[in-house]
Amino acid sequence: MKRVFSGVQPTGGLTLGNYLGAIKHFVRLQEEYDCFYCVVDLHALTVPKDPKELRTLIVDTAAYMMAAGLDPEKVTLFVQSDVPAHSELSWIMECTATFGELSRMTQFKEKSEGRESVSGGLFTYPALMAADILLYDTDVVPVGEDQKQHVELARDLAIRFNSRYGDTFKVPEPVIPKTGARIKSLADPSRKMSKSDTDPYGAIFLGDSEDEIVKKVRRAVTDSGREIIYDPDNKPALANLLTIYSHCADIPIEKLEEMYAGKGYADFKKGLAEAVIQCLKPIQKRHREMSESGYVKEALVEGARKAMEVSTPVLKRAKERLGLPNHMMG
Ligand code: AQP
Repeated sequence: MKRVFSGVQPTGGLTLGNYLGAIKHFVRLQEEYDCFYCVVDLHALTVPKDPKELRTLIVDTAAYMMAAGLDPEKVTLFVQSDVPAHSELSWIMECTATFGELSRMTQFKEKSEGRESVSGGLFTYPALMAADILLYDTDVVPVGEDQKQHVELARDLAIRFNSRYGDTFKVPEPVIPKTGARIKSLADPSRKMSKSDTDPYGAIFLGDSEDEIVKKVRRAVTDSGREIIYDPDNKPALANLLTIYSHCADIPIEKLEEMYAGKGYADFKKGLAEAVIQCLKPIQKRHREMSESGYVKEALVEGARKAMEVSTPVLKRAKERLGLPNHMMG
């Protein structure tokens, strides 16, 4: 079985974008691949966080991933900071990457723009991400378009390390799901839907109540004209809403256009809100059951154990190649 690695940051409640763009796809992959899915809490430290809130978000992110269909019997689901090899290989990757390479990362440019103070971690974040991926001899990394540049850097670092020190790391491939890859903010379709969006009407969260969903969909921006048609260039807001509807209800966009021909935005938004509510209902129910049972923490302990089993020999191999002693690694 080929191996998959992907991570989700516990930087806020998971959004419909995280679900439709990534987690739904992760669930499909668990049937065909040996999957390692990680709650990347060290990545969340690049911007200061309230420790109490972070602690809750880490477990809650894992709980939603499981509630959305990831089965810990089939996948290795774990928390990054439970496996110290990530931090250790990250330093090695920082020493393999160049300052120029890290400076070219568009996400760093976007996330640091306008901030008074930027942590060193925000700059070296892609080196940690490379370590995450390379530690598991990963074949495939399913990510959104925005993360492709980071996976390409991980490939370059693996190739560079292998050519300097001998064959050590498997060179991974990024895979971007063809559909549903990018869900936009309901308040501004030029931005992606994000956990940390400060606009209270920009994102639908997996934990939103029915009332909140109805309210957010009702307030979602639309384009001029009354027709319900998919035209991302001229009607980007509506195209985003159609994409969400289509993915939540599993109805092709052309069929939705037919269903709403001659009807206005009010009817369309009513249908859309209902589709989102029905899509999230079973996830919310499983999330409640799981959170009450204590099963999530048990699964994370077992996940970390399996992750360590696979990552320790890879880290050991890298340290040996570098001439580091490995005295404590057996
Ligand atoms: N709007 C989106 N549409 C489709 N996919 C998305 N992803 C994120 N937002 C969308 C994908 O979800 C996975 C997990 O994301 P992440 O937590 O690692 O980081 P992110 O991409 O930075 O997600 P957010 O929600 O935008 O978080 P913040 O606000 O903290 O930056 C990834 O595979 C991502 O592509």
